[in-house]
Amino acid sequence: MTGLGAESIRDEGYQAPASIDPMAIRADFPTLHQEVYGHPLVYLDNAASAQTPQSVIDAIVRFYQNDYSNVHRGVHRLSQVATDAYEAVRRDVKQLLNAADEREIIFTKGTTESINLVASSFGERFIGEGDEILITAMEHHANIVPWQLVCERKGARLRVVPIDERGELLLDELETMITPRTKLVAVVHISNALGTVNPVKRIAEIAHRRDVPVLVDGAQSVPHQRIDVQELDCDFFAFSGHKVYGPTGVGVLYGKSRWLEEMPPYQGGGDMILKVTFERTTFADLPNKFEAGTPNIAGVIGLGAALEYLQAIGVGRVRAHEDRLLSYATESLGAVPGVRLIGTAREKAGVLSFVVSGIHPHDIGTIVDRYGVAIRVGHHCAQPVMRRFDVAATARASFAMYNTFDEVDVFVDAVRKAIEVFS
Ligand code: 7TS
Repeated sequence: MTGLGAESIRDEGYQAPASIDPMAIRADFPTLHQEVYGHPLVYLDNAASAQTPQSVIDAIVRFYQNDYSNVHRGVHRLSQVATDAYEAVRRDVKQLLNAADEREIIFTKGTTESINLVASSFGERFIGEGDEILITAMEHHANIVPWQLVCERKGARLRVVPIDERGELLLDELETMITPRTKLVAVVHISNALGTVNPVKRIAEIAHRRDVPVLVDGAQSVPHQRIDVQELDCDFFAFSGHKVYGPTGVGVLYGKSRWLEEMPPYQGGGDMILKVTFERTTFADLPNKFEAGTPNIAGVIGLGAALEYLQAIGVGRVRAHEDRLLSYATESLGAVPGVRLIGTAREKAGVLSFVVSGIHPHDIGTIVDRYGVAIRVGHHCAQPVMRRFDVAATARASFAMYNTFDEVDVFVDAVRKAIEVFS
């Protein structure tokens, strides 16, 4: 990825065998075809939410127009159709993640709820006074706060593996910080604030040598790389629909059945029971035990369409394209005087965080927006990362399969103009 001059990267174009044609892909995304303040929209906030292709929108509309009904409850035709469609997506997700069993796939609201489910339920069963949970210094708040809540409840301790100046995890530290009291290692796969890709397979090997399970926050990895939970050998894996070109309000928790079977329910209600009396309730088997109440059926169906779309393009080709964009943008933006890149890990994906000396990121974001460029500014729900790099906030561009080199040029030009305005 690195080592190529901006021009040479550009000259190579998109046509290399491993690459994709973003212009063709853009035709599938209706939201991309609009102007913002008289400029074509350049959408570079994909790490927050990626846009949805028409096929996802169609799948959701089709469901509401033709097949709408509740799942798992009716003998009537529509309920069966809805249930079949919902359960088909569970099989799709099993295949996407290469899980051993579809009972290991739980539908949730998103990554945040997936992690809260594990924190609450695994925490209830397996974490006690004096125990430790190990996270890293580059976690999203969704992989910090749920563990703090468990620690508070159980009298356990949260420990944090440090990162270096590049934003790479100190693996040796991780190894020494696992003690006989460690009950779980929870680590982000790809950092949303830095773009660092963590070696989660290696981390799982280290943790498993001490019989410690590993949770992977895959919110940023599923859109950018092939995931094989059996090869990674992680115990839990969480991701969100809206970052993989799907709808909001839906996500996935994968868990090894050996853990999920022993964990108590997260929420009580309909769909998760076998038998209820006022004296005693017995619970349904996996996965229903963890899916209380009417789920986000339309969201799950939309997620299925999104995964189908991503797989048809090929996530490996998407990643190759995004790596080229990232490399080009890194060189281009890095050459702008006053710009400091935050997060320069050797293994990076999708995200370019930066600050400009003397200018607040919010001002950068506001000015580039006037040129139609949507980037994110702030702490990216990773305040400890900001503190680690001694900045209050960063500006962040994040890439998706439909972004182009021309858009990178527009973005870098807009940043230059913002700097001119404030200097
Ligand atoms: N983990 C990571 C690594 C994330 O990037 C995010 C969302 C979450 C967890 C939470 O996901 P949710 O779908 O449950 O909200 N990240 C971002 C972001 O970078 N900008 O907006 C949301």
